[in-house]
Amino acid sequence: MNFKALQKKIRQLLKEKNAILLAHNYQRPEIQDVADLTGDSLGLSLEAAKTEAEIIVFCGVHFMAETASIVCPDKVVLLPVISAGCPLADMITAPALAQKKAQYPGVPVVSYVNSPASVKAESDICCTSANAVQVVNSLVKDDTVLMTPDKNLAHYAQRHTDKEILCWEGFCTYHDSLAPEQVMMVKRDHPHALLLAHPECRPAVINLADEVKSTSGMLDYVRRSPAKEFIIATETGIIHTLETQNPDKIFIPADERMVCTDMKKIHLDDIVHALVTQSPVIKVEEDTRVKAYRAVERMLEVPRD
Ligand code: CIZ
Repeated sequence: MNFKALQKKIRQLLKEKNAILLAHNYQRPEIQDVADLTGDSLGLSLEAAKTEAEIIVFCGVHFMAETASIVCPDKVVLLPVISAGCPLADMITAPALAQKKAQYPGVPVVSYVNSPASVKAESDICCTSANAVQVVNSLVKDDTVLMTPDKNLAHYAQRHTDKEILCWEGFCTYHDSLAPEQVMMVKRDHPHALLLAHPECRPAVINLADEVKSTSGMLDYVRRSPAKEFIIATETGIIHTLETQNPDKIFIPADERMVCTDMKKIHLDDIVHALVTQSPVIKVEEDTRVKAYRAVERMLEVPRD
């Protein structure tokens, strides 16, 4: 079947099963185009919670489907390809975090949403790439915090706080491999373009950026900006959404090799299969879910700038 036929079949099945299709900003264009909602991992789960849908098909990676299960415990959450994981999230485990906490008693743990549910459950508060600085600064009684698992996000937050940030040594393989020399080359070729970088990029890349934004932050910034040309330093999947929403603007990937293979594991026929078989199901065990939800909820209470 071609894309159009598969998309039609997916829409029919979604209706029949009272299901909603969520696609992360890094998913394949044909998946973003058929989805009910596109966005970042937490935003998608929060929006899905507001709907009447009984089933969530989450086109993203494992921790994102877990987040949907944490936020929407009464819905069935499907991840169409079970092996779609996140190397960054896999760089931390709950037992390893427990060991680290024992070394720093009383130091609060801020965990990026890109982490397993079991790690969120061991954390005091979660953060996203959009609110990491606000979350760290909201811990007014603490001079030191431990941020997991992304060291680059922690380094970025460190620029905007007086607190001491201890960081976990994790990183996103795609963002971390973006070299400043590559970015400078693209900037030379596009001297009028603004560089938007994701905070998972290395500090040397962040130093070159005009703006540092999460995926939802980039989409919002570009929509409001009078600028016409942008260099995008994040996974290239977001360029589809940027181009769809801003047909009069030009987007240049900072590096065409920033393609997350896990994010690209899901194809349209996997979604059909997931809806027909109602599998694979991602369900966070209740005790872990309640603790992880507390960390997410605490983050949602932090006022936005
Ligand atoms: O949390 C997300 O969705 C990710 C992976 C990045 C972002 O900036 O939205």
